[in-house]
Amino acid sequence: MIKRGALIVLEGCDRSGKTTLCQKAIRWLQESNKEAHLMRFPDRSTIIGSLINKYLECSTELDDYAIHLLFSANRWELLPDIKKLLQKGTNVIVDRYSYSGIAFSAAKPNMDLRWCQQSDSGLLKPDLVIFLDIDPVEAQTRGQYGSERYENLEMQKVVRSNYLKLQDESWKVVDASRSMEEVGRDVCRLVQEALDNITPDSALKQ
Ligand code: DGP
Ligand code: NA
Ligand code: NA
Repeated sequence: MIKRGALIVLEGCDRSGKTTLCQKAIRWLQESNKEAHLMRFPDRSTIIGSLINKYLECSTELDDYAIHLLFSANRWELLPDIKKLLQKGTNVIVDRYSYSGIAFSAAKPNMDLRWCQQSDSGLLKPDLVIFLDIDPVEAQTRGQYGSERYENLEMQKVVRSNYLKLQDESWKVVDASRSMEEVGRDVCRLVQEALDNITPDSALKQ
């Protein structure tokens, strides 16, 4: 029986180093001769993703609830791909997942965290969530935020406090204020542990 792949998610506020660390983790897995595939959410390449992209670039306005459901739909539309990869033994590293969906949407004053969780219920549960934790004030010293929606200090502070409410047994909080080398070492070690914890009879988690 072939061992399924591990589903590993990296989460964090904007400028936490997440994207660079996802690439580090993938490279490290591939160099260790492990099958690995990188995905990111939102995936802007689909039709739903193109609407999300317009919203993030502020070239279109959408109701808060409507855009929340589009972000969620973007994860649902790619779920079959993720399942296929995992089932054939490929490890999948994901740059943002449902936790972003909840933490960002619920940072809007009119939106309730519990309500925001509902639309992602039933997606696969990750084997490991690495939360790259950095104080948004410190993150901002790494360079100006871009011009996309949500890239401002007030929003990021609320997003971080929402993230911390979402921690469960699959989470590992990593201090992302350290150098990329140090953080990268921790990330690769956690990824290795997650792979070691998968056995030939590990089922996908819902
Ligand atoms: P990125 O491409 O990783 O920079 O993400 C784009 C932005 O969208 C970032 O500020 C985080 C935010 N985001 C990611 N996923 C979701 C989601 O599901 N819902 C909401 N509201 N925002 C999200
Ligand atoms: Na961003
Ligand atoms: Na809220």
